[in-house]
Amino acid sequence: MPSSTFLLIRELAELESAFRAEVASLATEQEIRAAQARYLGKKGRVSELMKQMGRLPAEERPQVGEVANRTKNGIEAETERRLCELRELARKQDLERQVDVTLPGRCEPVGHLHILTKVRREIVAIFAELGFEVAFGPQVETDFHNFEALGIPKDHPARDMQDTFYVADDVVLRTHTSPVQIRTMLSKAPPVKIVAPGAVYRKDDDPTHSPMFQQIEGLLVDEDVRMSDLKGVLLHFVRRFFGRDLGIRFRPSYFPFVEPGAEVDMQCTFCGGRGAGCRVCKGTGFLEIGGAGMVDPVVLKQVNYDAEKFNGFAFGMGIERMAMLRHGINDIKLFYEGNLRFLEQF
Ligand code: 2NL
Repeated sequence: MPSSTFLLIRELAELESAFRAEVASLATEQEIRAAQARYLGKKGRVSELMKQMGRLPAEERPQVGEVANRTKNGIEAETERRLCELRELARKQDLERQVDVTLPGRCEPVGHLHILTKVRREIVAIFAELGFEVAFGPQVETDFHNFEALGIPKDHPARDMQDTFYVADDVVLRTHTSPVQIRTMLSKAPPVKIVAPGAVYRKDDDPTHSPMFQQIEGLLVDEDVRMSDLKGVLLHFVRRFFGRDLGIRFRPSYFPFVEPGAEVDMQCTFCGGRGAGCRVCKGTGFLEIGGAGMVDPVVLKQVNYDAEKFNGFAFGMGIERMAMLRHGINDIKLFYEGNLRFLEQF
């Protein structure tokens, strides 16, 4: 065997040993694969050595080629063996890791309903207990359902009062949930006993007004309905919602769709109705919670009800206002800003 052939074979053997030594000190798959590439890659050490084959006598080449193949196989096998060894080591370390089963579990943060959703559901539940059904309707309404049917014609001053968002000539964002009651009466004969909760829209924007807010309105139409029925329902509601023996009072007021109409006040939750020196009710002992009244016969005629036979009461209140009174919140914007430090309190 010429010495050049012998030298080449020895160098191949030495490369394989060098690879084994190198790989033994590497501890990640990435490093090991990189090392393999440095030996077996296109410009790797084994390939570089093979380029010298051309200088050997032709009859010696097959023998060197065979050694080169064995070297390559050896390096590949060593790569896999070392990777397997590392995987096994990681598995053992995993099993040996001490677990303290007495530690408390890790808690995942859990969300909850928005305070306005909770308050709205609570209010709806109180009226549901009294036998009111829950009705819903569109937020984009026709002029007829939002205004005309309620006895508010085009030139009526109440239109300015409500600061309406117009979508088109005869299409508005509903300014109250009354159109839901109109739709219900148009689709069903009396008696009617419903509440209509939901979002309403008005061009208002200050600490106590938001351009979008939520309202709940109630409507009861039957024979011989009295204003005392209305007062009894609202008194029950206030006592149930605030969980206290608070009183209510009606102050004469005007809403275009009721006659007579009243502002509804409840005794101040802060001073319990004493008034004197109270900042919350400004010394009056009462807080306004909404409006109410006996349904104007004009409205009943608009929905083809027999206004001689049937009459009814209706009321409306703001969900945000109820939530603010219940939780002592003074800025309506807090409900919509998405500040978790505020929202997580409830
Ligand atoms: C308020 C005042 C009120 C009504 C709403 C009503 C609905 C129909 C017929 C008659 Cl379909 N009335 N709703 C009546 C009086 C007052 O709401 O201050 N809301 C926040």
